[in-house]
Amino acid sequence: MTDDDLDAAARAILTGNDRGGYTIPTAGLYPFQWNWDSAFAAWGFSTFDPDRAWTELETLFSGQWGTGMVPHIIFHRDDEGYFPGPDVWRTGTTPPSSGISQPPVAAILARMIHARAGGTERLRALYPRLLAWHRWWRDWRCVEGVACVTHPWESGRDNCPDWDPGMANVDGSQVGPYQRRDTGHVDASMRPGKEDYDRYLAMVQFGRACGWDQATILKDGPFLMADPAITFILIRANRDLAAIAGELGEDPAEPLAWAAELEDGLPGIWNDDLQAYCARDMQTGTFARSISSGAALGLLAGIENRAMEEKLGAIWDRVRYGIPSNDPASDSFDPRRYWRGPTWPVVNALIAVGLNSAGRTAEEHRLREETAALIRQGGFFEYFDPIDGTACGGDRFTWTAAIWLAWAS
Ligand code: 9WN
Repeated sequence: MTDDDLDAAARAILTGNDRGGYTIPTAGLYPFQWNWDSAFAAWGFSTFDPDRAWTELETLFSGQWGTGMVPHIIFHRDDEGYFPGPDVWRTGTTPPSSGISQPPVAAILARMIHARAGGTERLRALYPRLLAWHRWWRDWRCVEGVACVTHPWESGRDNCPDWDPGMANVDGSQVGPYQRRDTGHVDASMRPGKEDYDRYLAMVQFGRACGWDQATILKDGPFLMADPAITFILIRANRDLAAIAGELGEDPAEPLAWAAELEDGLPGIWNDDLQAYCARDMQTGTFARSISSGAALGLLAGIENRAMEEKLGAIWDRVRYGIPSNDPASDSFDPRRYWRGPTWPVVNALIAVGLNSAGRTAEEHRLREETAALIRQGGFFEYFDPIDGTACGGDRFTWTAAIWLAWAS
């Protein structure tokens, strides 16, 4: 296939996964609207259908809670193909949704969509919603100055070793019987294990039992970990939101202050032993034991740190394709098991956005070429083995198609 053929195929994936105002990540495995997937879908649409790009974001924010939270899944229509569905989450919202959020990339992508394709009035209408969501992150997820997650699914990097310390303290033994659906769609050896799922469900059951009361979840919930990726994403997203505010004639003071607070909190996730920013269990103080691509997202936020960069450079050099989700030198590295080693085009794209902003064109070029090679060889899969390039997970994947169109091609 030529790159022109791939462009056409990528557009066909986006339009094929369009369910009318929102895009599913991939048919079968993920049949609903996912939060950060949708923001990337919008970026992809902006290359050929700007109106549809803004609609994607508008539909996402139609699921925003009164608290400002934008849920990680919006269940616009029933589908038996995914577990856990709305009957398990029981959030009582309209439209039905999950009870946790996902990485707040929407402001970053909305700014780039606006720069590429215009749509000032659509952006103006979204602005207060973006601001309310960022405020929710500040009020309900920032602890000791850094952004935390209350569930690994909230991080978007489900079974990453980042979450091992917190997961160890979650009791999954009492969740009762349930039927997973994911392992019927893709290779089970590449998915999170049963013990992971038991714990994921225990966290959902806790949230449901307290009516998704955030104060209770933060104080007494089974899991609370600082997430370097979301901390860095939120620093960048708040700065981008401030820039959007400037363009719209709004006051940028709040998002700028939130970005500065997060930057001040960064020493709290600096792991001296690893010489890197790391996930940290806020209940026990324990750091994760290996360096993940969450740390590499410091580049998205423009956080410069020489020791950290040396580590990241070495990690990148240990693989052939892109930034791996976990350090190959770590004993927890598994090149095909979801977030325990594979490279994710979508994370590479975010890192590249930061490299581009910093004028680091040689590294951005390398990252783009390595990511594009994976797609040219393997197609629009969900993620890839970073050593031999094997395509993994779901096929015809929306965000992989989107980043091909908006960045990698
Ligand atoms: C749980 C949809 C989502 C992505 C996440 C990815 C995976 C879900 C799952 O799929 O998570 O939210 O069931 O594994 O980890 O980043 O948004 O593509």
